[in-house]
Amino acid sequence: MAYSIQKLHARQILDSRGNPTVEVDLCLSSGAWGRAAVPSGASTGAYEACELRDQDPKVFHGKGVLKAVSHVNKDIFEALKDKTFSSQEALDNFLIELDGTENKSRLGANAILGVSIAFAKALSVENQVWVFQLFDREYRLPVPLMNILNGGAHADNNLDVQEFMIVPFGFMSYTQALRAGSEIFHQLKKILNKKGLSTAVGDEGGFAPRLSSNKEALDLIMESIEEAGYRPGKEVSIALDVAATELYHEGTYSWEGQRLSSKELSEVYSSWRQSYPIVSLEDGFSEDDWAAWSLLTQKEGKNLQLVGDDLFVTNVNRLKRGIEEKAANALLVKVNQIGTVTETIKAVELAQSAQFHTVMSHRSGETEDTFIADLSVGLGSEQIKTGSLCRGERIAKYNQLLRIEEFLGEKATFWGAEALFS
Ligand code: 2PG
Ligand code: MG
Repeated sequence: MAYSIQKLHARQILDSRGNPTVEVDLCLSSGAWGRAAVPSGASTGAYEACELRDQDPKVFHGKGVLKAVSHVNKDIFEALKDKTFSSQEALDNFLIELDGTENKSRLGANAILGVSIAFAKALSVENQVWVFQLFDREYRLPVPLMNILNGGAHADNNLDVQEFMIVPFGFMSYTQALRAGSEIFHQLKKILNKKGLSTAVGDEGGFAPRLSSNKEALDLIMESIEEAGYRPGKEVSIALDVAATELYHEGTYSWEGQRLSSKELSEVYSSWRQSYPIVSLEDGFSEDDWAAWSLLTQKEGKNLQLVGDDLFVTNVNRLKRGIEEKAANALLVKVNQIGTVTETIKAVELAQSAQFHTVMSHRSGETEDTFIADLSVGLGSEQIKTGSLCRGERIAKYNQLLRIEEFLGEKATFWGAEALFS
């Protein structure tokens, strides 16, 4: 098949934090069309592809994306309008070449990604399949990592750890896992209320109370799992995203008012593992602290998932190094860290070939776009993290997974425990 793009139109819309982002409509010559909206992070890694912002402090506090919008509407459309593309990869390679920089800083990764995802969606319409069916894999529903307590750069409380997530894995279906997540989330709300703690939520919909320590957050989560009637460690475990790059400064980590070395921080993690059913630790160290990553993976990696987010930035080059140095055993996958669908697929495939788990991920700044839900099923990611059990932009992804499970019917299987312990 050869596809040509007849219309391409980008606009500036707002994301879930009320900041501008890029939305792209793309129409193939057949009339099939797709729409994509681009997410945006707060705790971004230094090695991510470039998110192009207008930098005019008088407009949207410098965060406008009209340059990226115009790159889609003018530069990209002009360059591709008389061409045909045989596949997603052909289009993405064309966009990468057109940009010509290492990190997509000329056209903007936000401009390029909008076109790339909109093309994927148009292909699904053209071929009359769901987006996840564009990929020829065994389809399984991922285990959700649900961020029910927020700290770090996503909330203005005092918690160092950015995300305290529950992992409902011990269920027969995604639908049951989602129900457990929702019940635990509401149980936590009751507990916080009873203790006179705030139930206001952070950027990803998790509660953001002021607590005395990171450990107190873990205790609250354990209490809510149990009181909701679930068995911690058997049905529902805990995952953390420390987002430690944010805590790192000149060789040490700021932690509960002190400065800890990598070794001391590593000891904190190991001691938590004794008392809590923590199955996954993301960005436990900074994006440059490779040695600490490798040491912890050696020590705990058999029973603990160590997920590289800022460390790998969905980039095959950084992931290759991670595989060689055994710096982690799982990849966090964020489409906008790398900027095209094809490069995202390559990163996932490389991870899978090295027996790394993959966790499909949203950004803290999201939209109602549900592409990543389909992508997680399509690419065979064992897990997805897409926020808490409230806020429409998070729930949109969870609901899309419900639809996919319903559509697959009898054939639907849930990754369950295998997602973590295989
Ligand atoms: C992360 C993400 C998503 P952000 O660190 O994993 O939860 O946050 O989008 O702010 O980088
Ligand atoms: Mg992270």
